[in-house]
Amino acid sequence: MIFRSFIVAGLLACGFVHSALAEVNPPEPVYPIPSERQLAWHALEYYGFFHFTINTFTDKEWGYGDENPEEFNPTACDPRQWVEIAKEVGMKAVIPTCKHHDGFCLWPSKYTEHSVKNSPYKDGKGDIVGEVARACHDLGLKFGIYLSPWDRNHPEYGRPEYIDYFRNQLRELLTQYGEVSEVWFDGANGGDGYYGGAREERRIDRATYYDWENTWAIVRELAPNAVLFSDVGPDIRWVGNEKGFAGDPCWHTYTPHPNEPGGQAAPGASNYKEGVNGHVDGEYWLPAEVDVSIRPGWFYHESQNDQVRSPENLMELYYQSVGRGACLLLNVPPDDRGLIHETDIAALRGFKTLRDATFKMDLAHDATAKASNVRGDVDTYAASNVLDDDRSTYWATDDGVTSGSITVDFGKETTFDHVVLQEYIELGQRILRFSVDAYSGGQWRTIAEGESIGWKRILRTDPVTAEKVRFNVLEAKACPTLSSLSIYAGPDVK
Ligand code: FUL
Repeated sequence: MIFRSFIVAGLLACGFVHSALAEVNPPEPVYPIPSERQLAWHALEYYGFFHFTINTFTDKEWGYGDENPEEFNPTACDPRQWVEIAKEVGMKAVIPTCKHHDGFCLWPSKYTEHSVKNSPYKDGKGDIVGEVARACHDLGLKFGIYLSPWDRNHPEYGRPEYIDYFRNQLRELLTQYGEVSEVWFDGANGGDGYYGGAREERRIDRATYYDWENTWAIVRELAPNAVLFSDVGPDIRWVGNEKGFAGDPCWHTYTPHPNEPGGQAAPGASNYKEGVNGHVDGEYWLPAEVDVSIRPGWFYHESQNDQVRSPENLMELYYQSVGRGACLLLNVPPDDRGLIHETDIAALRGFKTLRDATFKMDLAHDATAKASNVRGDVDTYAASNVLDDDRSTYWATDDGVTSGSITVDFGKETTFDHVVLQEYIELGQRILRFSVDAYSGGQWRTIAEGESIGWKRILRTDPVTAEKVRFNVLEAKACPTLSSLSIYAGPDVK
């Protein structure tokens, strides 16, 4: 192989082979790199959470576990409506809370009586999880599951028997409802609860109790394409806050650390605040998911109907999550009728209108692009690859060239206020520092700077009118890649 490259290089130098025809190896990956399932997850960008359980009817956030299933009584429940709305507003997946901390199951699990089967809903014949899953599969959305590890209803919680129960439920959910794309394990676990009538405090060792390695293995076996979420991954990490923002920078790479010296990092026992930025030299590919609610609470409360986030606020969350390379998991809790509330629908639609208005037309699409260096001087890695609609083509430089630039020429003065960048992350997150310049009136000036790019970086600028834009890689771990550069004029730019 080395010998062949040597000959090709020699022929190139002598001008015997036209550069565009020569075969040049792609850059070596910079590890860690994403798995196939992680790559599919990155592409989702925006998806929905549905918090729904007896809490919806008792006006609580955390049920104690002693609730009567009779209280679960939605009068007009329509899980298909939830999924239809999600699809309409651009979400690519949804995750219902199949069982929250109170232990009530939205599906008729054969391992407990504490479920929909003993509720008035469809006279005990209902299965909310099944209805959501079916709607997802019909409408082409991915379907994920939230299964709370903590169970304040179960008599054996805190003892080994509960782990069998928990795993049996996981198996039910992974085998009865078709393809599952994400499994969400909450870090909140252990504490006081009903526990079959004991009404006591039960502390667990969060690092060992759930034997996570073997619990995760069930997901790998039954849903090999599903990503596993928790404070520590293993596929995607909690961003470390529930306020709706990733850090700047936000690295896809991360090393989960324990929350106390000498401890073991585990869901609910990690130094989760590090998740907001990640680690530039993190050991694992563990990108951030930003989970946040459209309302102050995770569950529906009538008293919060006037506190639903506005479209503008949701747009801010989008910039602070998707715009920093994370995915946005937006909770929209169905109300006590079992429907997404009108106010929430209006906010979601307004948010979609704002996104569409902003990212309607890529002003760089018909521009030309030139790079300071092109790998092997071949078209395969040319700068023009960043302007096409194909994310699998990318610009790359020669080995050892860890800085460089791409100049995009509009051919005329163009006004914009957004620049969107994407690395070719299949080869790792390589760029460490970059800037963007604009050329007008015969001069270049810097309009944006940053560190992390990864799957996606959305840069907002003041309105700029320029003939050319230059993207500069200032520092990279190895020769950089860029698969996409697009430029937009948001609604504020006339
Ligand atoms: C937290 C839970 O305690 C909240 O109730 C909610 O489910 C949120 C998404 O995760 O840890």
